[in-house]
Amino acid sequence: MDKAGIVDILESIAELLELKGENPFKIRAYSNGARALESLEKDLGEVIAAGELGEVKGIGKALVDKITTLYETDELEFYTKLKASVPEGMIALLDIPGLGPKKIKKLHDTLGVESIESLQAACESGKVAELDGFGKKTADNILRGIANREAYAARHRWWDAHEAAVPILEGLRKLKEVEQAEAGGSLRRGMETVGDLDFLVASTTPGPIMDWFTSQEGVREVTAKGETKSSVRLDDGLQADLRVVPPEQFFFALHHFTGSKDHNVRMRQRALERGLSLSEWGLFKTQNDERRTQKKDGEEEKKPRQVNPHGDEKPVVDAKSEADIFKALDLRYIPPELREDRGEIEAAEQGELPELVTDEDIFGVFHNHTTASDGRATLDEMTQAAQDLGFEYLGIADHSKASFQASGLDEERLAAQIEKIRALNDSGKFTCRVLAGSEVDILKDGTLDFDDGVLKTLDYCVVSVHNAFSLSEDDMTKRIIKALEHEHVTMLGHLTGRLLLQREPYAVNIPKVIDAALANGKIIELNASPWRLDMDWRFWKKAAERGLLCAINPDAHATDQLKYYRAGVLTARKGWLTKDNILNCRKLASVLEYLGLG
Ligand code: DGT
Ligand code: CA
Ligand code: CA
Ligand code: ZN
Repeated sequence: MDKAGIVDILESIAELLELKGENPFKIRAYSNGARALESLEKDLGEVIAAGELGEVKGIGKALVDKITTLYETDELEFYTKLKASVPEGMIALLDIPGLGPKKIKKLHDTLGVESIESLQAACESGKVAELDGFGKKTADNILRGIANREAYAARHRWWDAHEAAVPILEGLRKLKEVEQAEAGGSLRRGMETVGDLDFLVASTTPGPIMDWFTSQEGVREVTAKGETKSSVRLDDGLQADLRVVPPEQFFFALHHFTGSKDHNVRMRQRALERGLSLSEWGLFKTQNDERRTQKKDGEEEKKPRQVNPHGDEKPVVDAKSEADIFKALDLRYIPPELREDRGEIEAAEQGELPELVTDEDIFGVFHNHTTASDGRATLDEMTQAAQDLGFEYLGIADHSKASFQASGLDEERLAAQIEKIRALNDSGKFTCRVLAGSEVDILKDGTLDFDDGVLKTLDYCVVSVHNAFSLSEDDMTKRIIKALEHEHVTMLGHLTGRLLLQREPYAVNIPKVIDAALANGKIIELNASPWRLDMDWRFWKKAAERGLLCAINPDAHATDQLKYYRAGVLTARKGWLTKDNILNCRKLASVLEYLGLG
C-alpha cells in the first residue's frame, strides 16, 4: 500500500477510536502519526528498509509495526477488527458535514443513534436540539446535511465520471462492430457534476455491443438491456446508458444526447423556422413528416418514440459531423461546452463564437502545495512533475500560519522556502522555473496572515478564506474585498470555498467580488481541483468581457494532481474563456513581467 493509502487508514483508525470513546492519547498517536507520515519527505519504502521509521518525529513504536505491515501486506488485522466493532451506520454518519466522531458518540450513547435514519428521526422529534452541546441550530444543520447527502449521492464529480468513462469508450471502440463511439451528455459538456454517462455508438450490428457493455468489468447491475439500448450501474454507483444507432444517424443522435435540453429546444425551434424538424433521427422537411410530434415551441412530446418515425425517408443533410448539422441551420460549429443556451446560438449565427482555450495553451500553474504545508510531494518532486507536463513555470503557494491544521508556514519557514526555491532555480536542475508564492489566509476581518514586509518578498500572492465560513454574506463579501484591495495581492483563491457534492459554498456576493477584483486589477483564480471548480463557470463569460483576468490553478497537493489543470481548462471553456483571458496562457517572460519580476 502506498503512503497516501496508509495515511488514510491511520486517520480512519483515529476516528474509529474516537467513536468508541477510547483514550485521547491513543487517538492522538494515530492522528499525529498520520500527519507525520504525510509530510515524510523521504521514500517510505527506503525509510522502512533502513529501519528508520521509528526515528521519524510523531511515529511511535506501535505505529512503526502497523505502518510496516500495511506497506508490505496492504492489510492490518487491528484495523479490520476495529472497523467491524463499530456499527456501519455510525461510520456513515461521519460523512455528514458538521458531525465529528465526538458528537456521533454522544448521539449514540444518549439517544441510541446508530444510522442516518435514526439520526434524522431524532432531529425531527426535537430530541437532538435538547441535547447538551447541540441546540436547535445544530439539529437543523444536521437535517440539512442529511438532505444534501441524498442530493449529492445522485451525482458524481466530473473528473470521476470522466475516469469511469474513458475505459468504457476505449472498450467500445475496440469492438469490431463499432464504427464510432462517443460519450455525450453532461460529461461531454464539461458540467462540474454528472448525473449519468450517455454513450453513443454507430453500428449496424448492435447485439454483440449490448453484450459487451452489460458484461464488462465494473458493472454492478444491469438495469436495462434491449436491442439497441442498455443501462448499467457501475461499481461506484454511477449509471451508464448506451444507445446504438445506424451510422447515418450517429451525429444527429450525438448532438441530441449531448444536450443540453435548453440548447436542443433552441435548435429545434430554429429548424422549425426553416420548415425542418430536428431530432435524434435526423433533420427532415416538416411537410413530409406526417407523424410530426414537435410542438411549436420546440419542446418534444412527453413520451419519446422508440422507433424512427421517419422510416426510410432521407434526411435533408447527410451529416458526416456535428458541424454539418449546425451548417444546415446556418450556424458555425458550437463546441459542446457552450451548449447551454447562454447566447451560443446567437454567437454562432453571427460568427462571433470565442476561440476557446485548450490544454495546449497552458504554460504553467500558480497555486500548488508541497510537503512544507499539507502537500504530499516535495518541492523537487513537484517541479519535476510540472516539467514533465511541459510547464515553463510552477507556482508554489503553500499555506500560511493561520491554517495550522494544514501545517501553514510561519514567517521563518516561508523565508527558508523562498530561499530554497531561489537556490533550486539557480542550480539549473530543472528547466521549469519555480515561482515563490504563498496561499495567504484572509483572516476574519479581511486582513492578511502576513504583513507587508513579508508579502513583498514573494513573487506573487494568492489569498484565500479557510476559516470562519459562517459569516453573513455581507461580512464575508467585505472580508474578501478588503483582501483584494491589498497592494501585494495577486489573485483570489477558490472564491466560494465550495467542495462539490461535499460542502456548500459560503455565503458571498460573487458579482461584488468580481467588481472589486476588476477595480483593483486583481486576478480571480479558477481553482481546477475537481472538488472545487471555483469560481463557477456561470460567472466567467460576463466577467471576462469586462476584463477580468483568470488563472487556472490545480491547487495540487501531490504530483499526480497537477493534471487537474485540464478540468480547469474545460471549465474555462464552459465559461467562454479564450487564452487572452488567462494569465497562465502567457509564456514565462510575460508572466514575470506581469508579476513585476521581469
Ligand atoms: P445529467 O446526466 O443529469 O448530468 O445531465 P445530462 O445533460 O447528461 O442529461 P441526461 O443524461 O438526462 O440526457 C442526456 C441528453 O439527452 C440531455 O442533455 C439532452 C437529451 N435529452 C434527454 N432527455 C431529453 C428530453 O426529455 N428532452 C430533450 N429536449 N432532450 C433530452
Ligand atoms: Ca447524463
Ligand atoms: Ca442519461
Ligand atoms: Zn486553499
